[in-house]
Amino acid sequence: MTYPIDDIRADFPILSREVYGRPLVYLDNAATTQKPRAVVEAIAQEYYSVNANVHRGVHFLSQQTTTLHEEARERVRAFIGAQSVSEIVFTRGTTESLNLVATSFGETFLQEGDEVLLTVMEHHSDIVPWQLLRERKGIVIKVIPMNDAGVLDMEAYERLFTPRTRLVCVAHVSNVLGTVNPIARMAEVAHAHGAYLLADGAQSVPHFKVDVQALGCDFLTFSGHKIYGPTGIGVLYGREALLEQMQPYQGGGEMIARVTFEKTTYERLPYKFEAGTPDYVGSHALAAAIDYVEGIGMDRITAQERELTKYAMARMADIPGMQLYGTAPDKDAVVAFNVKDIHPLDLGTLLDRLGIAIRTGHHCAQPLMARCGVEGMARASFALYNTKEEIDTFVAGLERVVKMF
Ligand code: C6P
Repeated sequence: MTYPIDDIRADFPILSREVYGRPLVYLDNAATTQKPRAVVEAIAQEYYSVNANVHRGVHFLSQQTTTLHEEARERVRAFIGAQSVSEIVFTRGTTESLNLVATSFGETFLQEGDEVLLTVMEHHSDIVPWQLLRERKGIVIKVIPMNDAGVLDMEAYERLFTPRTRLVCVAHVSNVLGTVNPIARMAEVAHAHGAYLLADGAQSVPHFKVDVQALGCDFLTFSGHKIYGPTGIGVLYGREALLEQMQPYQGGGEMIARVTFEKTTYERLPYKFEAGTPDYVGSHALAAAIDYVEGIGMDRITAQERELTKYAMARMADIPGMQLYGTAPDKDAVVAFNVKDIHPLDLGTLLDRLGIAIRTGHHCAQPLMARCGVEGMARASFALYNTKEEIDTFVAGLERVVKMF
């Protein structure tokens, strides 16, 4: 069956708008994706006709929103292959999910001198929470290196383990290099050393089928807004046995069983980690986004995006002075680059005037920029609605910009 690209694009009204009088070419999908009608309508419908706080009211509307919220949790569980809805915690996004693990796992399982392994390609949101924990508890952070293609050095990885290693945190897909890291193999190694593994799925879950049991990871994080869902909702998957032992992250309503001034007992999972009114509209719309991608088929989305990535890299490589970053054999829908010594900000600004949206800068990965010997890069990133014609427009725009320098 051919990929129904015209129908898909028609589902995203924003794609037919113009910027500076030119058709929009949106290639900043790793930062956030555009939203299909089904997601926007799910949000509108809930506010128009169902809205009430969840888990609190006996009244009809509250019960209806609660049902939608809990159905969304089940939808997420099935989507990532978790064993139980107790393992699905709704958060504000990947960043909050990572902070939750650093705080709650850190509080419960880590002592001074315990070691956490991070990769050199981590996003700041998987670095800084661990540094905050280092300041509080004196943990040790060690960094897994990579080669110049952007592939992790697996021998160095194994050598970093000591009896104090407790946790490995790794981006499933790098938001800069597009490298797909070998989570299943890394989890096996971690487990053989008595450590746990967290996979940051912010850039994997939107692009290919992710099954937490097949991966064998202990935690997985992702953001709704990168998978065509709304901003402000995200997910933490955690193995039930671990979540069960972990301290709550925040205190407040919803996360308690009973409160007295002397002592508070906590709700069962996953509510123990969900203090306060949750984003129940966001969860419902996230479920609509999952329905949307599954309606197309994750495997078809992956094939389309991989094809676009290969095509873009091949075309970009022909531009004189082009430096592409991230050439791992297993690479997802991200192409980071610099051309000659043009500042990435200039590239991005001039392309923007041609209607082409890309991201420039350090991509919240300054240690990776340092490893690559640059201050910043430009980055094009693809989604299920992008086309080869858009890549042609992008490459033509790049050629035009490069000639100006
Ligand atoms: N990367 C990018 O343009 P939030 O902001 O919480 O939804 O996601 C944070 C995050 C964590 N891990 C990875 C691998 C990510 O790519 C991101 C977000 C965006 O690359 C915004 S900086």
